[in-house]
Amino acid sequence: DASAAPAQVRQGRVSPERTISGNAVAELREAIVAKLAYAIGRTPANARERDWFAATALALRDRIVDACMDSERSIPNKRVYYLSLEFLIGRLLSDAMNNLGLVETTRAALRELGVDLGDVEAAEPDAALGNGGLGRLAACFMESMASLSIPAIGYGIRYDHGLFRQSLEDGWQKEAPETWLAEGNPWEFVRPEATYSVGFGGHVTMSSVSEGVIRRHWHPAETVRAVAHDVPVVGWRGRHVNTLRLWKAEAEAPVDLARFNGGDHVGALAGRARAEAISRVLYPSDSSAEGQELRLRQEYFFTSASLQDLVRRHMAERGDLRSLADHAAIQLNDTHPAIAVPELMRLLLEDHGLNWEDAWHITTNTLGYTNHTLLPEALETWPVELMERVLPRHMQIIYLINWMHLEEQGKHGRGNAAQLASVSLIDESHGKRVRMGHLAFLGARRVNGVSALHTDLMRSTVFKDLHALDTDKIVNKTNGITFRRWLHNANPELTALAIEAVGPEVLDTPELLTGLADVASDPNFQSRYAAMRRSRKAALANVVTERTGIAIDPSALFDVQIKRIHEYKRQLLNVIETVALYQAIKADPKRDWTPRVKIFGGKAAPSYVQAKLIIKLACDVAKVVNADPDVAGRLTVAFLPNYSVSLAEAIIPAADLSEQISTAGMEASGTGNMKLALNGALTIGTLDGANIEIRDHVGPENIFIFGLDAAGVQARMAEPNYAEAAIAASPRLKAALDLIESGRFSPEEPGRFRPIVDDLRHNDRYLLTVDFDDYWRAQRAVDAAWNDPTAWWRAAILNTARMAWFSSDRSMREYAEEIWRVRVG
Ligand code: T68
Repeated sequence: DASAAPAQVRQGRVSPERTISGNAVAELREAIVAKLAYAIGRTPANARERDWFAATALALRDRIVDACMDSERSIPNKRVYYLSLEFLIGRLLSDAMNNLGLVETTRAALRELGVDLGDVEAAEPDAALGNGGLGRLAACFMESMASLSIPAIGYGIRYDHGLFRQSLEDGWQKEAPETWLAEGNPWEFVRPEATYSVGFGGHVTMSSVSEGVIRRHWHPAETVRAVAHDVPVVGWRGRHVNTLRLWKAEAEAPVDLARFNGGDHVGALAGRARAEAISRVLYPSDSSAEGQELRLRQEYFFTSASLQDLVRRHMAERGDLRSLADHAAIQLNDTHPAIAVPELMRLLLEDHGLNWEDAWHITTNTLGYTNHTLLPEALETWPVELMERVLPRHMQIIYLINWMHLEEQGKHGRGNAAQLASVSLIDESHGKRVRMGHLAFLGARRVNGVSALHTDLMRSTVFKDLHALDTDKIVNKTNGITFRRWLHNANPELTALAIEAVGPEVLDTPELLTGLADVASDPNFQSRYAAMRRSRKAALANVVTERTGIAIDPSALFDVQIKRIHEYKRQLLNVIETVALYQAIKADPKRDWTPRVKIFGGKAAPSYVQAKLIIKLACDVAKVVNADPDVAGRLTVAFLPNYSVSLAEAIIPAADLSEQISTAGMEASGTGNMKLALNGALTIGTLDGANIEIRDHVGPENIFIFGLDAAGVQARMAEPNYAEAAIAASPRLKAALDLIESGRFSPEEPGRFRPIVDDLRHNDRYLLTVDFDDYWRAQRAVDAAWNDPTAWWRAAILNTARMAWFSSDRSMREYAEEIWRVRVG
């Protein structure tokens, strides 16, 4: 499988696990052989790596189930329900082994069977049920909640096809369907008893229950079944297990028999295809709202099934929905599940007979909403006409919520038209549309941003007027990452070094990493830290060569930019700096240039034309630069295809420099920035998102900051012709743009990159031209720093030490205390 991640990176890993018992090895070996025979139907002699993976996963799943039963035996006082349209979990085997303390036991068991654990791990397909940061954050949070023993259920969709597979054909991105379920999923349990009906369309009727009390009833035209598929999430040391419950869409009837018998064999299956389409494919767009009906159906499908499930559980455990807010905290991951606001109201009003006031009180004390972006094109709004057709009852409830909300404004003397228009749930500026962010805001008790800067900007921009109504509602919860995956599993060598330096307790208490600061200047520790990096770089170099044919030198500085391709993330700034550096080296080939390898990775949304052209430019620049003997050994460029969670695990420990160069004010937080800094890459970055807090923790002398800050960006954007002025003031930038425009990198099609250069000259929404010179300066400061290894490795070690705060355990403790009001542990 070309999408599977690098076996050679996983082979020969060392684990910090100390002792393994021969008994445990023999038991696990027997369990694996039994699974191979009785669950998969293979013998060791004819088993493929994929079969060994499935057998190993099934054997380990048994151990998780034991822990699971313990977690389930008692009813917790309060549960967290994390609703997310995306969970970018990647592979689970390494997580499960590590958290169960069975890495070395499994390795030994497989070795006795003549099988290499690294090969088995590499045979697991990534569960890519997400696009990028938002989905990966949900996966990190699930792992941390299990590790902190916070009772939680994650709810999402079991997509048949996760994020598309990317290939590069002559530098052009091509998409192919991803097929992670092709051979089944050994981690999941199907739960047919947890099946719910989800309605769509139809009409609403009224009935009068008693004098003055009118009840409304929704009669959907169509219903789809949501069938639960549970993936256990085992926490650190196997102490607690939570569930990730993913819904699969099924038709009420598998086939329309009457039509079939009438001879319409294809039409007989149409209803089924329409129902199953809901959980068929993940939408591949990460930073823009998808306006299609199928997307709305996905959102309502999983939200309704999840709420029905948690309401049923609450009724079984407590018998009265009035106490829901005391025992359930529902977190909405962005606005994708925002339809939960009217859906929970509907369930309380219609299925359980509560009055409006009580239902609203329960709803607004149970829900929380996390915002992940302020970019206007990414804020979800739905046309009223579409909502009325697909979810007529919900639209009525939204109108009523809005009416009461606007009435309230009048009472407080905030009734002028502009104020009302800005806080209304309905945007009337270009047709009538429902603002899902506003809906989630009103329906939630707490609304949070994902970094300090982003939260400030929420208060001062998109939610300014809503914030003024309740200044306690918006709170900050800076993102985090799980160290179990992004340090212990991805970088066992660094983990072993940390254990030696600060003790094995660091595995349980990420904060102890700060102790590494004491050895940051120790020459012996530095050289071992550098050796760790060198071995990760050698492994990555093999992967790069295998996948791109490009040879890279592990002793060069590895400069890494890995993330979704988007104009605001400014991969183009990095490519243009590459071109300028190429020109500078060619102009002065005798200088002792710092050898650099620029590594790019990331997918573009299939419909995002400009982003795909940026990928093509990076590949075309790579082709010219890598073939030019004048720069050989000084500058190499590689674009790694099909960036994924498992590829990230191979790249991150091998990075020397982390590119976090978004236009200030546009990246809500970033989490790749945290993974790279934790592994000791130095950051070159703007004062954006969590970069600011990373600087505050690692210290300004251990990070390369450049460019305008968010206020500076706002001010400069208001100036006329800022791009033209910036290009005129920078001969270096002008020369690089001219070279690209000349067709030097696309001789077979000289005008290919004109749209990119034209856009920079006349538009440049992302202020790339304005930040270019300072970016160049910061890059040359990086060159100089690399030439002082003692200082470099000290800074790298201090990065690892001082990133301790960015553990998602810390994030989850903060959510638990201030948003969910649930006990930890
Ligand atoms: C990311 N958002 C933010 N969105 O861009 C990033 N969007 O700064 C932040 O660190 C991360 O969320 C976690 O908070 C996304 O990843 C999406 O993927 C997305 C998907 C569908 C629609 C809109």
